[in-house]
Amino acid sequence: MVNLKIHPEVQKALDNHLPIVALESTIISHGMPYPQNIETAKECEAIIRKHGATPATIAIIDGVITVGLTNEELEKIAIETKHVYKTSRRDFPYVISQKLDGALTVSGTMIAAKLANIKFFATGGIGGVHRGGETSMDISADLDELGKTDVTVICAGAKSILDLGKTLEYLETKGVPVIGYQTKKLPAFYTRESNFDLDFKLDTPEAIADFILSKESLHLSGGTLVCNPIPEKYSFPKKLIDDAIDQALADMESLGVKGKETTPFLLKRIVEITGGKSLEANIALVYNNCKLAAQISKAYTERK
Ligand code: PSU
Ligand code: MN
Repeated sequence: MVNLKIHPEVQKALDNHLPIVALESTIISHGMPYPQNIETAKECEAIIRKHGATPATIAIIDGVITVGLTNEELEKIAIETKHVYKTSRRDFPYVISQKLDGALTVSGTMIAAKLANIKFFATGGIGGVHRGGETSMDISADLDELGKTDVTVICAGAKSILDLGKTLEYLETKGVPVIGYQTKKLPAFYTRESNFDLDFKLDTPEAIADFILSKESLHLSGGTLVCNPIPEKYSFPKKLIDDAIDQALADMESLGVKGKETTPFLLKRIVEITGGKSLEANIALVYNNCKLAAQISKAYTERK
C-alpha cells in the first residue's frame, strides 16, 4: 500500500472529478532562489485556482509523498533546500525509507501524480538529452518517464543548455507526442522558438483535451508533452541567452560539475550571468503554463 498524504482540498477535487493540476517541487528547492521560489510557488497555485482547477504541489515530506502542501511544508522545502533531496524515479526508495524531505523533478512528479490519479502537471522546462549526451550519456530521467507514465506535462519546451534535436529524437523513439501550443516550432524556454519543427500544432485547450482523450481511447500508455511558448514580453533576445548559456556551460566544465547537480548548477549560473533577468522570464513562463494547464484540465474534465 503506497503511503500517500493527500491534502483535503485535493481529495475533494478527486472525489468530485474536478480539474486538478499538479506542480513540481524541484523548481522550488533547486530551480529558483529564495524568496522568489516560494512566491512563485504560491502564485502558481493562485493562477490555477483562478482558471478553475485545484492545484496540487507535490513533494516528499519526512518520507511521505505529499500531494498538496500546507504553507509550513512549502516553507520547509523552499528554505532548507540543502536538506531537500532532488528526487527522480531512482531516488524514491532512498528518500522514503530514510524518511527524508524530497523535491520531485518532472519524472518524480509524474510518478506521484499518477499514484494520486492526477492527469495534468504544469512546470517550467523539462530535462532532456544534455549537450554531448552521446558521450556523457547524460539523458534526463524525465524522458523515459514521459515514455511510460500517463500524465500530460505542460512546459515551455526545453532550455538550450540541452541538445534540443536529440531530446526530440529521444521522445519520438519513446512514442511521446510533443504538441506545440499555437506553434510549429519547439519553444526553447527563454525564447519562443528554436530551429526544431514540431509535428503537432494545436491552437486551443479544447483541441489538446480531445487529443489526450483519443490517446486514452487507444490505451496508448505514456505521457504527452505540451509546449507553450514564453509570453512575448518576457522572451529573451536569442544571442543574449545563447551567450549566457555558453558561459554557464563553460563554467560547469571548468568546475567539473556532474550528474544530478548539472541542471541546478546551470539554472543558478544563468540567473547570475543575466543579472536576474532569466529568473523573471522563468517565473513568467511558469505562470503561463499554469494557466494553460488549468484550461486543458478543465476542457478535459468537461468532455469526459
Ligand atoms: N529545467 C528547468 N527548470 C527546472 C528543471 C529543469 O528549466 O527546474 C528541473 C526539473 O525538475 C527537471 C529536472 O525535471 O530539473 C531535470 O533534472 P535532470 O537534468 O538532472 O534530470
Ligand atoms: Mn542528468
